[in-house]
Amino acid sequence: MSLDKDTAPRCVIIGGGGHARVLIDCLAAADPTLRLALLDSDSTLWGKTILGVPVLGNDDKLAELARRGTAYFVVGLGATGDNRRRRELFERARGLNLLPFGVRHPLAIVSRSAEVLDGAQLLPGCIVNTGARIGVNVIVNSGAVVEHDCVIGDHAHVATGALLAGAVCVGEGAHIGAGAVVRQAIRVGVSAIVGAGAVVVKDVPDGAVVIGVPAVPLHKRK
Ligand code: JB2
Repeated sequence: MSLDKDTAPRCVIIGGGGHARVLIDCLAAADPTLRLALLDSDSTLWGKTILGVPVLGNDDKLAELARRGTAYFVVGLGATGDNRRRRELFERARGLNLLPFGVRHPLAIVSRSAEVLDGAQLLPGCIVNTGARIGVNVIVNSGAVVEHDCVIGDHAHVATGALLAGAVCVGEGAHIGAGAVVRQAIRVGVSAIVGAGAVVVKDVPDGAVVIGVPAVPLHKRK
């Protein structure tokens, strides 16, 4: 497909799996006129469309898209623990002077006093309450609750239905599993993982993995 300023997508989604499809729905619900394209490392998807959005190739296409007029990107890759690849993709696209596009489903409830940084993804039914700060490239997944004054570090993922009580601090790149509950004022460390359904009542060190009710350490990540 040849691209120029008139045909280049306005925004490119990097990754074309399940998470990307959720993002396409969110983006279309917020602005049906936004022209999108996808990149995926799976060559069997190239030339196809996903929910009507063309898959143009792999990430080597990013530079060409940036040259030909695409202004924005969204990291379409999700994660179930390790957010490093999401961070790498974010930095690669930023390095090409593409701008991170924030995703906010119209049914995300976001306090006007919350601070939402570049490229954050606020999915359907999530709540981000007063004074919260959502870092760059963070995912607040469907139905998750980020209560007042929480701070979510860059590239972290608060998975579906997780519940963070007031003033919880989640470190950069950390993962809060689906349905987990974190008590108020707890600190979850950088790159830590909280397992699905865990109930966290004590601080979680950097890189630790905790599971269960109440949550206990599984092992230290290298
Ligand atoms: O480096 C990459 C890359 N690595 C994998 N660049 C690009 N452009 N694409 C990449 N991919 C592609 O991402 C894979 O080829 C695949 O098509 C897609 C990942 O899809 P999948 O459905 O396996 O996972 P996901 O990341 O979309 O969603 C995960 O995270 C979500 C938050 C899943 O675990 C979901 O269940 C979860 N809700």
